[in-house]
Amino acid sequence: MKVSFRWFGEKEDTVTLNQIKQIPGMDGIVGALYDVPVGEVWPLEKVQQLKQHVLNAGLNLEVIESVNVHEDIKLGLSTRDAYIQNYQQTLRHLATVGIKVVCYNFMPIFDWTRTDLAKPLPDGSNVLAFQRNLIDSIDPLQFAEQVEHNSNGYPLPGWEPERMKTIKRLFTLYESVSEEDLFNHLQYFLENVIPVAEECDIKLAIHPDDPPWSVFKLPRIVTNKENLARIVNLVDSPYNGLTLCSGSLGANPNNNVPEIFREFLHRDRVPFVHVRNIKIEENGDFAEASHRGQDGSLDIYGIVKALHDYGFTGYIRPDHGRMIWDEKARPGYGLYDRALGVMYLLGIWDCLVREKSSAFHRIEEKK
Ligand SMILES: [Mn+2]
Repeated sequence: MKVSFRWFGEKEDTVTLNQIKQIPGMDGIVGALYDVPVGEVWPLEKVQQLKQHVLNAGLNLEVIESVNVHEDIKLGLSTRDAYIQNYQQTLRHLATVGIKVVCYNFMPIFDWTRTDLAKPLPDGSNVLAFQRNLIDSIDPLQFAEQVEHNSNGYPLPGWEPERMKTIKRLFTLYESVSEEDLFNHLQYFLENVIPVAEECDIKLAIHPDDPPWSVFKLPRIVTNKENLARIVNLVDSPYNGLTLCSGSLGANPNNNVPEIFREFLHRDRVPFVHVRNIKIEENGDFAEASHRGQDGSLDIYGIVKALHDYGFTGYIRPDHGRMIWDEKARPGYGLYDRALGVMYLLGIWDCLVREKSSAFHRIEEKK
């Protein structure tokens, strides 16, 4: 597996490429262009500049997260074709610099949703957290404003201010969109984009909805094993893949995360993996946790074991981290705890590799 680290660019990230480079086992950056409005073509020159900049720091750039999907595509509006053409063109530009995976999501209006961007933990760190009753009682517009004010001054991915302005109109448009419609709109998108992805040798990897259930009565479909299976079958191609995200899927205790990993690793539909741990309360609230298995509710060992058992050669990144050691950074995306997360994942991975090779030697000796 190739270990990677999400980076928001020179101007938008407190973490530097040199710092990332010093994390043991680090292969490359998961990047994006953040100044191109959703739906427009990513200019070739800017894509080339980003690639060169990352290469100059001694890191690779083979994964993009995300090329966001324009709302008109998710809504199935007649204007979607122009945005789909732009998406295709962006893929072609990304292919010229050797991008291998493009992550995207299909969540209406909002990207990942949390009610607290800095919930204190007993150890003095703070984390992103989700409280169910708060989401149920708050007006979505008010909620969007709160997010903007509590993000340490960094626009959160998917929560960019210019998008927030159009929220009201979007809510009205989504009133008539069912989950079944959303599946159909995703199918239309994939049928048009996957052939280009195949030509470009870029695997598309849809990210699960976070949390994996409907918020603000909006339809959500990337939520569980059955729906993921339906999505990979919408277009039967290895280029129609998944970003398996442990923390997103795991927020629903009915999702058996290691089992979901095994299912889609087996089908060879997992080009990209996000790993983080979360602690789920009995009432369904959850808070993010350190990567260590004992600190949360997810079987992180079981997840890494699944990757190892299937000889995973794709890309993995620590997803979010706690804010520790007085770091000031974009919520969820500090340097320190994500670096600790990498070491935990690699620690498990290296043990599994070592164990396998010594088991092999034992068998050889017996012969
Ligand atoms: Mn994720």
